[in-house]
Amino acid sequence: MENTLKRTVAEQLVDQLAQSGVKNLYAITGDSLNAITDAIGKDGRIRFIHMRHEEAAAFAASAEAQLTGRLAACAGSSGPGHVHLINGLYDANRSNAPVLAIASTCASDVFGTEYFQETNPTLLFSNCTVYNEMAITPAQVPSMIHSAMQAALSKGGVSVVGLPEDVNTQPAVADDTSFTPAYTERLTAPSDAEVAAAADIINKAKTVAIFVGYGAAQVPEKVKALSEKLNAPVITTYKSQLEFTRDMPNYVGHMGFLGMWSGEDAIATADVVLILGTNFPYPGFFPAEKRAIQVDIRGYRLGKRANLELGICADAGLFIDALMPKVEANKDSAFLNKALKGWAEIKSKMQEPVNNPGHKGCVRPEYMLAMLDKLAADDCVVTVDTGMNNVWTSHYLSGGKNRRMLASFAHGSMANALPMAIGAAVAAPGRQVISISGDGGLAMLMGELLTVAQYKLPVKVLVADNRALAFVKWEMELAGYTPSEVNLSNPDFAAMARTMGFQAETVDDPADLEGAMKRWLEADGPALLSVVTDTDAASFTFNEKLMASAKPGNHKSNFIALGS
Ligand SMILES: Cc1ncc(C[n+]2csc(CCOP(=O)(O)OP(=O)(O)O)c2C)c(N)n1
Ligand SMILES: [Mg+2]
Repeated sequence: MENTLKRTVAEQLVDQLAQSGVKNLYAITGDSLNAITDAIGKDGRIRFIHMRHEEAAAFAASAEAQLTGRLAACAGSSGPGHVHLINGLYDANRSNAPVLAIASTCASDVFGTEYFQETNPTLLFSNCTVYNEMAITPAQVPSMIHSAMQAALSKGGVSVVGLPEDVNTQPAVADDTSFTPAYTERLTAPSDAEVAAAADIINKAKTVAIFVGYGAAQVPEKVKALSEKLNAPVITTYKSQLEFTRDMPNYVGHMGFLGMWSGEDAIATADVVLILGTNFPYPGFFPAEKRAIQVDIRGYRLGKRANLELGICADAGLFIDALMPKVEANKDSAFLNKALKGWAEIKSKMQEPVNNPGHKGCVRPEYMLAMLDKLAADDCVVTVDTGMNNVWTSHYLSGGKNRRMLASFAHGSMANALPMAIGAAVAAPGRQVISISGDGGLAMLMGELLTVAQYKLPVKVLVADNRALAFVKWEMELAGYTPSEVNLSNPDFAAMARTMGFQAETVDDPADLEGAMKRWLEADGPALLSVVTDTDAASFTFNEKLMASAKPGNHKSNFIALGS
């Protein structure tokens, strides 16, 4: 076929991505990717964000996609370059983030010869993608890239396209660049019969609890109205906590290992639980015999976590719209009031470590998070590392007017916070972006501090320097092991960050925290605040069963004991 445009596949690809709304490509260039890097520079519409590790590139693209709801892109060069993407892509895929990843590879004529840096991307990425193909000829590329983008957007996940070096650099053979994805709102309505069946179950039940996840986070006001009509307590997941705690009088806590017994109890004792938009993965917290109605836009998730009486594949908002006129108002508020009483008790217990902020050399992390909650902007983006910071944010971070929290909710990877903050800062300039990093998590992808500094991104990094893999320390204790290999020997993170161009401070006295945190948040550019926190803080046992099995030893005073 004639190349009417006289351009390479790489140049055509960049044109197609730009026309499809891709704004940034997070990547590290090299070898087979160089043609694409060169084309991006010449084209000028896409910003190449040069990361220090491809795993971080995938986390950053994922954060951009999750914040904007639009397609985001990352890339890795041959072999190790794209192999490094994989952990971030797993996280993106499990977060339903629409991400396109370009895995450039060695030339196709050496495939299968153990060539230098040879990998098979289709095999490599098979378990973390919704679309995963390898281009072999230039003619395929535009339609393949289109299919990849559309799959990422429509299925909600990662698409990987393998692009061999020789394909990238050949002349493009198709001159049609209209292969751009359609952004459709996936709003599936429930049928009348399904709504009638749900209303019938709810109207016959004495008590109903509503368990909501991120799939319903766009319509908190509808959840609120339904919960008020039914006098039903609302229980959330950690992921959807900020969106649902802003204005939800019937909120009684969130579920799971980091959750509160008030929510768990409400679910355990309700006649019927209405599950809206969550793929909450811990069946142990959800009684198997519970009568449940589940509504999820992703039909394949129905019944995955609970034995359903009724499963409906629909958008949560449309479902509530249709259900509201069909359900009778519940006049009895005793069940709701009991749950609200439990939640009020927990909230007052949660204030204890905040009112007792620790001492020099040992700042209580609860106090640190409560302070951050007080000082952070009402519309900030907070990214959270996996570990104890999940515990503190789940208990002390509130929704503000429009705050957003990103974490490795479903994949549970360490080191996600800093690269996600990079993606958030690139995607949402002007919005305050805060990375809540563990000392272990920060060290794991520490090179990304250099990315922040190089692009002068105004990311605010908060390091909880507890000198340990503290979450794992507790995991080992709770399982009856003597914790080992969990201690960390740390540098002064602030001194280190200053050499990179950050405004940075270390705080080891709770009395200094407020002033230091204000200076940190008000800094113009990159800023890091390292807080020397209590290694043994562990008030994550808001769950009675975990409390009972805990062997806290001399850390007992760190546990917040709660009655039932
Ligand atoms: C990539 C990866 N490696 C290991 C783990 C297991 N893990 C979960 S939390 C954690 C400790 C995190 O330590 P740190 O970042 O210092 O946070 P802390 O719990 O101390 O607040 C580890 C090792 C993981 N989740 N992800
Ligand atoms: Mg730590």
